[in-house]
Amino acid sequence: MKKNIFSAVYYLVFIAALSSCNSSTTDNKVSSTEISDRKWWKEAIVYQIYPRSFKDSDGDGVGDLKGIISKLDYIKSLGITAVWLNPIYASPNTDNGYDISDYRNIQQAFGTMQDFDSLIKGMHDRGIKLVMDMVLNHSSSEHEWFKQSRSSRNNPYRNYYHWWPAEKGKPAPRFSFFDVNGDAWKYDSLTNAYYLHIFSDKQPDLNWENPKLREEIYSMMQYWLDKGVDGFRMDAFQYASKDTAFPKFPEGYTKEVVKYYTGPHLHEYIQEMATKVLNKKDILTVAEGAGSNPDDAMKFVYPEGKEFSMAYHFEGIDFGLVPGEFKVPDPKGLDLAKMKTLYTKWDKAFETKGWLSIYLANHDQPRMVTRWGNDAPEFREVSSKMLSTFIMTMRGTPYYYYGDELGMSNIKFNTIEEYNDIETINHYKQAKAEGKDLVKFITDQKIMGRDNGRTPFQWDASTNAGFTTGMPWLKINSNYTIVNAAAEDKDSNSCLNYFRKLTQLRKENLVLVYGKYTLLDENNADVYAYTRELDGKKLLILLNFKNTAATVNTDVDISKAKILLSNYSSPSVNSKLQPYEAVIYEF
Ligand code: ISL
Repeated sequence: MKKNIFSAVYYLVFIAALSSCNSSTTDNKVSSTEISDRKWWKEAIVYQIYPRSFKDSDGDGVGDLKGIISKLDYIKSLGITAVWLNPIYASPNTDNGYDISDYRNIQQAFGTMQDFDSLIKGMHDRGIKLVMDMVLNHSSSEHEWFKQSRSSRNNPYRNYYHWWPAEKGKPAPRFSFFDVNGDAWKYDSLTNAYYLHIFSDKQPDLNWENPKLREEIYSMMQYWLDKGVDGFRMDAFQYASKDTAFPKFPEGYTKEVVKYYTGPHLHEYIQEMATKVLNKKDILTVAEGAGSNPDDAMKFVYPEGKEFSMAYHFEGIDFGLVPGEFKVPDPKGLDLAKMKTLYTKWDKAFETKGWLSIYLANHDQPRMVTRWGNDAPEFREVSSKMLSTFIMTMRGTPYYYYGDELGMSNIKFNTIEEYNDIETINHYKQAKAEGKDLVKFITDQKIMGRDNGRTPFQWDASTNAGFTTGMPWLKINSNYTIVNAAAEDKDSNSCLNYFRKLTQLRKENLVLVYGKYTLLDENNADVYAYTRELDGKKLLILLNFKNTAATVNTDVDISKAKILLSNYSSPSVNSKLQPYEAVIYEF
């Protein structure tokens, strides 16, 4: 019989348990008989740092490694256990570091290799692991390999990239994500040939079919492992292998671009990389965007395949966009029932093997609270905390984006001139050329544009939010006088301190990492309710995704439940949840 889950009396006991929320032990006290395959990277809490925007130490307006070093105690205080750093290698920054011109050097604006060595030491001294971004589908057109490759058809580096001799006619169309015309082939008159670039024309695709290239890459990866890095985030790697005959794809193939761009030898190359480099150390490797459905994603991570540690799928993050359009949010708003079905499908597929990541934001996305919660002043904090609760209580390794711990929200630029991002700028040019409604484009980008998630971190209420003494490379959100780390550190009810409680809770409760996930009240359009269970321990998580009160119904008996954490100081005492309320119960 369905019960009103709030019919029981419960106890607010979490405060004592969480009183030392600034500590960040990596060990937890729970022993388990059910977990057969414990891994540090499954238990990790990953904090993503966009280095351009974290902290500038030298006043040039761009964040840098010394800046990050100066904030390591803050990072440690969050209770996170690993950092994923977006690319810091030498780059002309066509795509903010995703166009690498030298894989073995640090970008000048970010500092030096000595700074890098100090950074990794500083992290390791604090028990924090470092995961580097590996951008291996393409390099920068400024990379020495490409300069050589381009120079003549006979150059030894020619086959490091994909060239199509123009005397054979125009190659079969390939779609480019960033090209203004959506064309991935660029004609180069120097050698009368086209080269392939599935991102911008300054990001030519590397030819993974060439064993020499692969060996160079493996040795470069080994170089970073020898420096002590603890893992790699594999950027767009699902596109690395190509059918070099470049056959014609069917009409409309772009709807399934991942399928058509997944080359025939991809998994062979990943396994080769794993044997030659990755498996020699106990590292975290995460396959960005790999696989557009659970079955395909599993191929990258199932243990027998010996490929990557975990998948980072896009279905969750792309949910709620108008299909076939460039980043247009569904005007009908969030369909929570469908979203729950989606997350539940992925969890089920990875229940007994493989491993997933859980995230709601990253540098390619807007701010979590604007997209998935509500950034209106009355709801920003409470909905941020609710979303953080979701990330930290689902199965899978949480990836938490810098600034979300403060509840940072979208900056919502009014003009294209304020944008820096190649994706927004090129799609704007495309929309203009196609005579599309540019006002609507800017309106949609206020919600979805990538620069919303790239504005500088808000450290305090001083000039430029304490990010830089110079001119910030990207505008700072004017709400920094209220939303900033210094103010939130002092406020026990802040998003920041709530996040610290969540990290501690996750580290103390292996059930949140490994426990079975069960969706409850699945058709409820307002509330996401689920249990996590391990070794007789059971947690119930209730999340109201709406800005109005909502009711939940489940069969769960909570007569002896206690509240571990809630985002309201007086949590609801009946079946009604307050707007954006989040509660974690223990049985
Ligand atoms: O950003 C996206 C949509 O807005 C994705 O399609 C993205 O292009 C894709 O996930 C690959 O992203 C990665 O490689 C890109 C880079 O621009 C992204 O920042 C990076 O995360 C090219 O290197």
